[in-house]
Amino acid sequence: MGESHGHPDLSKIQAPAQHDLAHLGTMLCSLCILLYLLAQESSPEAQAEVPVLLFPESHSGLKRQKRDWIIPPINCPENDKGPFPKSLVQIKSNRDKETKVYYSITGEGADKPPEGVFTIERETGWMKVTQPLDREKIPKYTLYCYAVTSNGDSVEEPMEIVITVTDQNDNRPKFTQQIFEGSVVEGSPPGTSVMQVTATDEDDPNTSNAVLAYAILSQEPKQPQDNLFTINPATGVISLLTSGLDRQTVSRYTLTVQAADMKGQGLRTTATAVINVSNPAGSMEPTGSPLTTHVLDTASGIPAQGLLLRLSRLENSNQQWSELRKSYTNADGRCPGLLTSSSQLKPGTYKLFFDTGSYWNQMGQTSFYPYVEVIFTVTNETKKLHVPLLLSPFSYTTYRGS
Ligand SMILES: [Ca+2]
Ligand SMILES: [Ca+2]
Ligand SMILES: [Ca+2]
Repeated sequence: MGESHGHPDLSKIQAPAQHDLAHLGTMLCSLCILLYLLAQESSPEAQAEVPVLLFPESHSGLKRQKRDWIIPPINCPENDKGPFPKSLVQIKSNRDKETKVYYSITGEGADKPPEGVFTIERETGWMKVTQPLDREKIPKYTLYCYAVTSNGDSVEEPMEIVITVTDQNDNRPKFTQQIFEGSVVEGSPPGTSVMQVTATDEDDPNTSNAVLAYAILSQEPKQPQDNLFTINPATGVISLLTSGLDRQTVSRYTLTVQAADMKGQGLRTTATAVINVSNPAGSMEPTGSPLTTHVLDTASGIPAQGLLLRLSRLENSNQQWSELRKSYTNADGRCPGLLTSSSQLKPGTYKLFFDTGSYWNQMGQTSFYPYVEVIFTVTNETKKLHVPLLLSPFSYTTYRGS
């Protein structure tokens, strides 16, 4: 406004250009609406935007009928910060012109537990909420309003009103299990469904506060590649994205899965999905490898998972190592099916190579030993052999077990 200092700058209105006339009309209309709203606000009954709820007209002399009108529910958001008590609606009887009218309410939330959540001012009919509400505990209240004279005579039929508690996103999704387990047959084609994870959300299912979207956050081990699996964001069904599963290489995957409300944009939570890679139907499950190993991380006291190992045999002919198997330890620190039959464990000199350096690297630590090689002898008498490795960044131990 500059120098006119609060007074409207009339110069533009006094000499309107043709194309400004339409704009002026719009301005005048807006002014009328504004005046109307001001008049509404300054009327004695109406405070702020709180609505007035009139008892419906009852025509004396007519037979009382079941009412066919519906009073719209009154919305009250949960977790309101107040200040309390907070006005919700003013209940009013038009009979108040003839006689002094007193108002009261009954129902659960008024005179029945939880008592006193809603109150009404006896003389003015102002209905108030006295505390924050929790939609997940009570999503709606049904109250009855009464209007009586000082003698206690009803001046109106009781009016039913419903207070709907509207939802806030105050509940994080929860997975129904912390660990889900599924399995997939090795060599399955892309698109094969593996398993389903499920989460729930206590918020209002009719709002996006409880609409969940699922995602895979990580896959371990990332062998033979990352992103082997995909998840349907809506259903939580995990399926195979690519081919190339080989249980000799990796027999078990661990996925971190996430569920987030607001269709993936809101509160989030995670769980673990373990996927076992199984043998094709009809093939013989090995009765147990004649050679087993077990890698234990003695620094943390847990099995070392995802550690690469290679089994080799020294060939008599050329004194060269020939690799028999490459595998990764599973969540138990074991490599099931390292060898598939006892005929594979013929007498000779064997070597188990443990890629300890990469393991510690992936654990965020450095190791004194970049790798560990355990060389051992298999004789005619050897039926079953267990070669464990107890591992820390600074030491390792192995022994002959069975
Ligand atoms: Ca709540
Ligand atoms: Ca939620
Ligand atoms: Ca809620």
